[in-house]
Amino acid sequence: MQTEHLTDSYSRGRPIRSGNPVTTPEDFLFQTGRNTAALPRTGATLAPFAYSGIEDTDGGGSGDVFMDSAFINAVDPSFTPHNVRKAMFEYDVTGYSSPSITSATVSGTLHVNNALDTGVRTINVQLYTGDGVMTLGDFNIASTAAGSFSYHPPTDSQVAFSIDVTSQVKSLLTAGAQFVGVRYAPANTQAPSVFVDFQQPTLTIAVPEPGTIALLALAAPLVLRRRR
Ligand SMILES: [Ca+2]
Ligand SMILES: [Ca+2]
Repeated sequence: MQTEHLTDSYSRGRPIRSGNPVTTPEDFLFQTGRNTAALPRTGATLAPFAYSGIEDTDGGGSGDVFMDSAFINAVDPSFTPHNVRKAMFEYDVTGYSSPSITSATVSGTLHVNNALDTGVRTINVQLYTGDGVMTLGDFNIASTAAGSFSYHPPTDSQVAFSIDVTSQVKSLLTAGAQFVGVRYAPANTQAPSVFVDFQQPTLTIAVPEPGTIALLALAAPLVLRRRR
């Protein structure tokens, strides 16, 4: 499998940094000048094209400000303001189609940012139609649930996760999405966790290798012959 993780070329995988709400001219060129010549794409582990943490400062349910880092937390609803932060990442899936992929997996490691014991922290993973640009609307844009993971600081300082998102990604591709958005939302009251800039979650997409298909086609008649 080809790995596109954290490349800095202008083909794919150059993240728009967390906390930068406006795409720079370079990033805009990158987005409009994406290399779609070598399609359809082979299987790959994708780094996010764009990502950010967004905060709902007043607990009203909508995103208000971009965060310097991709934080996740939720203040107890009895406190005012009922501050909530989510982290979201968008992956460029141009060149993939629903029938062409065999699996899609979101993987990553979430780190504790404030080790206060607020109980088990559960984080929901939600998939949405991305556009390669982080906007405050990504905070509560319509999404599909794709599972969750948990950890319990201060005993745990981090949690690694891997979540099957094959059906969700296939649905997004069928609908014509060019970017897959993955949002991490706090499922309960919890102190802050963070996705660090040098270790962003990835989206791994598998497609049948052309060589494997050819080998299987060749192998089938041989097996039959041997049985005679
Ligand atoms: Ca708000
Ligand atoms: Ca977006």
